[in-house]
Amino acid sequence: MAEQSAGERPSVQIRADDAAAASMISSSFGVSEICGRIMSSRGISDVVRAGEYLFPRMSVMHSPFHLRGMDDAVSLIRSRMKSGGKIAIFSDSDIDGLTSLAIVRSVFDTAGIKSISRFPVGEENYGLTRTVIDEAHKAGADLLLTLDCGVRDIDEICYAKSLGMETVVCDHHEQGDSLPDAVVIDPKIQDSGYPFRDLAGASVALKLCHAFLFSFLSGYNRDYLLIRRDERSGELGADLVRNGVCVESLSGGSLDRYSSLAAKAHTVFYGNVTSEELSAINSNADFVSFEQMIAANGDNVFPGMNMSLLRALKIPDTFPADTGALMREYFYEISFNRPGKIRSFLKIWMPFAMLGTVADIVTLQGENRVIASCGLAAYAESDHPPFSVLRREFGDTDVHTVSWKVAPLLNTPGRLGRTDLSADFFLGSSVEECDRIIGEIRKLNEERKRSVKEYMEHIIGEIDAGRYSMASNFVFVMSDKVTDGFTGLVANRIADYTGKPAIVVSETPDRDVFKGSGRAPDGVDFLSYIEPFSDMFERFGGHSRAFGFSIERGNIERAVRSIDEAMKHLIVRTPSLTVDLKPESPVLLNSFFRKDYGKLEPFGPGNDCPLFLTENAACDSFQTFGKEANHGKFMFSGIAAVAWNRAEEMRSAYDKGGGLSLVYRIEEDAYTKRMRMMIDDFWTEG
Ligand SMILES: [Mn+2]
Repeated sequence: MAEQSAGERPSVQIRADDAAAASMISSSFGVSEICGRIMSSRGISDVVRAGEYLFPRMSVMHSPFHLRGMDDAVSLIRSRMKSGGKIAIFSDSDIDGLTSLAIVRSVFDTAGIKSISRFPVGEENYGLTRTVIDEAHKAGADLLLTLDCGVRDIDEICYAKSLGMETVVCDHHEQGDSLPDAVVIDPKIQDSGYPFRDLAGASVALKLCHAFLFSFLSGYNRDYLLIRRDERSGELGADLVRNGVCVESLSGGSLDRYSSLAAKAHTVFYGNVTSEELSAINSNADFVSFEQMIAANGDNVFPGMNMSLLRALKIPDTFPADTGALMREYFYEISFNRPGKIRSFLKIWMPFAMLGTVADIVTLQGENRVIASCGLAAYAESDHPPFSVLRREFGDTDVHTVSWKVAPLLNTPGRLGRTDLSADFFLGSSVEECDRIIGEIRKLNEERKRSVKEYMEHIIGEIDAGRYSMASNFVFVMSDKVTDGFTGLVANRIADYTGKPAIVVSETPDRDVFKGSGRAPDGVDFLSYIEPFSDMFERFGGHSRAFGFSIERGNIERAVRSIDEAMKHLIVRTPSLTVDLKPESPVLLNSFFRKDYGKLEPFGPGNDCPLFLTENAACDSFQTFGKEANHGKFMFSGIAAVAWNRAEEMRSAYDKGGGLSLVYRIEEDAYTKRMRMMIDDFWTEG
């Protein structure tokens, strides 16, 4: 990438915050104004979403039965449980796929369901294949369950059907033009029924198991009516709820409409309704007041919320919440997540869904925030063998550690054709077993580092010598030295080294279809130059700056020429820094940092760690540190601002003597335990 020119003002954008929303958040939840402003600048501006954001809790997770097909999937699985039939599970080979497998396998084993598991191994292509289906068929399976894959495997699933197997697809990928002949559970398909699209595969698997377990409770397929008065409008409202999904709603209107809804219900729960109204709503259903329900289930359902406010559903005017939503959430929590078996299932398996979520780099907004946050909390406490071992190996339990340390290590075996090691690790049932496996994985990882180093030395030598000249507007490398699993990593390093977009293809002499990856520097939407030629590829998918594909040998040259031509007019957007707030002095962040900063976590895609801009600040002192005095530290009114490997630039900026401007994040200094600033960029004014 281009050399960073020291001291120049970068392009900085400041997110717009909403002052009214910020003060509502601050007064409703007792957080600082700065916390409210950061949340509002990220689009969290109503009280319900703010409450969910500040207190991520399982009770706000959506019912798995929103997913179209869930009922059918549950009854197919239950029928195999009853008949003693065998279920063949096929999962993708990455972390998301293998954590999905671990969740489902454990539930099947516990329920006594016979199953066999499979994932791509060795040199096998991604996705479901006829070989896999034949194996399942020979093993006597009559139900196929695909995890983290399957929604596009239409022909293969059709083949399974021809052998007499039914299929449940449990996936989170986009569908193609049509759907496979199967029960498909996938939040991304058209009319999926699900309120949140971006679940990871492991979370969809978790949903399937949650629904399966719920189907054994007495509340399954029963209708419950929730009636309450809305404090603000003064009107009655009601929801008929089945399996955590609202199937019918009423608001206002005459009492006999409520009677006819109540006639359908097994139980009626009510809050803030007069006794005259209750007696007018005639039904054979049981009637339970909301206060009774709370008394029976304890006070501690919503962490961080004021229970007295919920107790009678008499919401104070200052708290502009929707009573219906709160009542539904409360009901959902105690009926859906509270029952003992489900509670302990979620506690054990949320960390796997968290791993899948973080490793698959899905957004940490909405339900994924709950899964990441509750999953991390459960991971930190879990004595389940794989988690005990991971915690011991990596210490910290945060998103950063999971995405930069845990995920790359556990993805290594798959890249080397040893997916079985990661699968065995996730399925491991004793600490000794997991210990032994992680040791093997570490060894593989050392090998991997060595071979990547060798590839890179070789390839960089070739690039410097002017070989690989097939394309001129990006770097195209086809090499038999790079194996399938490493094309992405190598492309990434080449893009870094050359500052240009790069495509790396693994040349495998005995195959007709080669695999490859593309990577591009910041500001380049590389994928948009490839997409017009998608018909030349067998498969491809990914993001604007990182994608993978497979391509027939015979199409490669034509594809490279076409892409090269299209990239003649490459547009590179200047990367800009998006900051959350511009405090006049970093001192103003101190109390926010102590009190509220942690409430914004976990950070990751869709919920970045907050960035701040302070302009023209007076710097009190400067010093260097580190063995080679290569790191630097400015002091601003007693607060340290640190940058790595930029001591010289910092010195010359300081020596100019004027004000300094900085873009920075904040963190705790491990030694002083005080807030310090980590500099992203800095410059002098004027
Ligand atoms: Mn996935």
